[in-house]
Formats: sequence, C-alpha cells, structure tokens
Amino acid sequence: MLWQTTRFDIDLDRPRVMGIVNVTPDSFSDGGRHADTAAALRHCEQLVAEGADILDIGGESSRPGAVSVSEEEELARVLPVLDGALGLGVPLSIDTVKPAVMRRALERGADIVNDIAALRAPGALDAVAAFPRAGVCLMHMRGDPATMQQRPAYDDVVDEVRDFLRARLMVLGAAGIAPERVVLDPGIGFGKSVEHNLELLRRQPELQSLGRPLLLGWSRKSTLGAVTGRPVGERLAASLAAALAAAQQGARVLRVHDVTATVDALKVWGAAGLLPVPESPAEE
Ligand code: PT1
Repeated sequence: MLWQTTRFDIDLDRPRVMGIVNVTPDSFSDGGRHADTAAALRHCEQLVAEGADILDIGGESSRPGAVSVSEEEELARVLPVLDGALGLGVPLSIDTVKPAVMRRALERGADIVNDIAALRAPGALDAVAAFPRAGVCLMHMRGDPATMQQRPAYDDVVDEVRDFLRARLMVLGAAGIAPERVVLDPGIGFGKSVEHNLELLRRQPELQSLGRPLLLGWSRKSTLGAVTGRPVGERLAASLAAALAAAQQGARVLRVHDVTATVDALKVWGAAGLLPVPESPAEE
C-alpha cells in the first residue's frame, strides 16, 4: 500500500518510522532563533542517520495542558528547519493545526501535513486541497490540548474514533483530497484515559476497516508512565513495546523519538517474518 505525498510515494508494505523533531525554544540560549534552528537541523540529520523514514517537524506542543503559540511564532520556528531539511532525502511532515502554517510549509515543499485536529480548522481543508500531491495524517482528538484530559468518557472509544476518522475521510474526499494521500491516527493520549488508550491498542485492527494505513504515536506518552510507573525520561523500553505491539496490530507508520531503537526492534520482527501483518478487507 502506497502513501502519496508531495515528493515521495511512501511504500507502507513494511512499517515506517517517523522521527519526531520538536522546534521549541531552548531556554538556555538567548541568541535568537539561529541556535534553535541549528539544533533542530542537527537533530533532523541525526534521525535520518539513525534510519528515520519520515521526519515530523513541529513548532507547537500538543501535550496535555500545552498552550498554543501564535501563527507568526510557529512559522518562525518551523520554516527555517523545513528549508534546511528539504535536502535530507526523506519525506518531511509538518505537525500543525494552523491553515496558514500548512500553506506556507506546502509552498516551501513540505511532503505531508500532520494535523492533530484532522483539518477541522476553518481553511485547513482548502490549504491542503490546494496542493494536489501533498500527504495528510488525520488524527482523532477529543477537545483540544488545553482541556482534553478532563475526564474523557466514551460509549465505545474504538467505535467513536473509527466513526470520526471515517467521517473526516469522507469530508476530505468531498474537498478533492484523494484517500491515497491520507493516513489515519487514533490519537493516543488525546482526550483519552489510560484504559481508552490501551483499548485502542487491543482493538486497533478494527480501525483497519477504514481502508487506509494507520499511524500510531505512543512514544514516551503518559499511558506508558501509568503502566510502568516511570517518568518520561525512562520510557524507552515501554515505548518500544508499544511501538512493536502497534506494528503487530497493523500500524504502518510509527511516530517516535527513539529512532535507532525502534528501527532495530522492527528489524528483529521483520527478520522473524512477523511483519507486516496481513491487511484486513476494506469496508464496502
Ligand atoms: C500523535 C501525536 C502527534 N502526538 C500524530 N501527531 C503528539 N499524528 C504530537 C501524553 O499523554 O500521536 N499522532 N503530534 C504529542 N502529543 C502528546 C499527547 C504527547 C499525549 C504526550 C501525551 O503524555
């Protein structure tokens, strides 16, 4: 199965690793943005050397309780890193909910828009539709990052996530964005309890009936902290276990901080013939 993006048709017959590049200000440097841009670009190069198949560049945190940054600020953080990373030879994804950031990034040549709000912001659909080859990741989120962890409740979390992603896929289709450009993400940690997140892992194959590849982001998240009792800096083993479990359950893109370790883990599973898992038939 291929994922069509601006410059690359990404073969998802084997699971791919998306390396996370956060472009947020370094509180220890007062030298303006150059130091932050340079550090982010070094990180991009390192992740590619470690085997990342895709880089996901983000200038606004979406962790629970995070506050949003202005459009100008986000552009100033992300665009110089995007420009510098375009020559690295891997697809570049921009992690943003802002239509203006999507447009400016796609104009510069970004390959993918990764939107935790699934193109629900006014103007977001048009921004992506204006670039006929650009890829998209649509993610499920209940509420917004500032408030999403306030007692999330679902009738059936998997049904609700599946219904939401199916509806967004239809809305994108109506806006002229072909399904071949889209991957889907249940949004681990976005308005979900520990049990909800674990149920999404256990029942992840039910989301494959949507007929598009799944992207999963478990890396270092608080559900892994709840399960292991470990702080965010000590969640590598838990993150690897979650990434492999997600891959076994059919995930085709894994969004991770620790690229070397994830690539090695996938190599072992691949060598044993355990990956990829067979596709389940699409819905009629
Ligand atoms: C994700 C994701 C993302 N996660 C996609 N984009 C984050 N497509 C940012 C916690 O519970 O899963 N998929 N962009 C990071 N967001 C979180 C959310 C980080 C929850 C941490 C937690 O600790």
